[in-house]
Amino acid sequence: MAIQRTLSILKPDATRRNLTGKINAVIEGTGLKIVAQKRMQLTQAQAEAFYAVHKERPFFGELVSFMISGPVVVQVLEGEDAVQKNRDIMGATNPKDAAPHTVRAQFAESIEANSVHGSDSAENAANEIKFFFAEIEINA
Ligand code: RTP
Ligand code: MG
Repeated sequence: MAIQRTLSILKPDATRRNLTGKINAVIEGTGLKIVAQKRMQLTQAQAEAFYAVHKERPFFGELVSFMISGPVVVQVLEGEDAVQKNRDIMGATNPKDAAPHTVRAQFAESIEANSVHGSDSAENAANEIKFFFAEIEINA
C-alpha cells in the first residue's frame, strides 16, 4: 500500500477536555505522522460547507452547532494506508460500538461528541485536505 494522506479533526469535545495530546499520542503510536496541524474556530458557514454531504440527514443542524461550539484541531496525517489506518484507530461512530483501544472508545462522550473526524476515502481525503490546507502548510 502506498503512502497516503488523510484529514483528521479533533472535535470541540476533545479540545474542551484538553485531550488533544492524548489523541495525538494514539495517532502517532500507529506510525501515522502529523504533517500539518492547526487549531481553529470554525464559522457556521465553514462547518456547513465541510459537512455538506450530510445536509439532508436529521442530525445536520445539531452536528453543525456542535462543530462550532468550540475550537477544533485540523490535521493532515500521512503514512501507509493512512485513510483506513486512521478510521481503524478512530473506532465506530457511536462510542458504544467502538472497539476497545480506539480513540472513540477511550475518549468520546456520545455518538455526536465523538472526539474525532477522519476522511472515509482517498478521494474525500484529498478534497477535505484542500478545504483546510495549502500545500505549503503540509510538511513531512
Ligand atoms: P466523521 O465523518 O466525523 O469522521 O464520523 P463518521 O464517518 O464515523 O460518521 P458520519 O456518519 O460521517 O457522521 C458524521 C458525524 O455526525 C455526527 N452524528 N451524529 N446524532 C446522530 O445520530 C449522529 N450521527 C452522526 C457524529 O459527530 C459523526 O461523527
Ligand atoms: Mg464521516
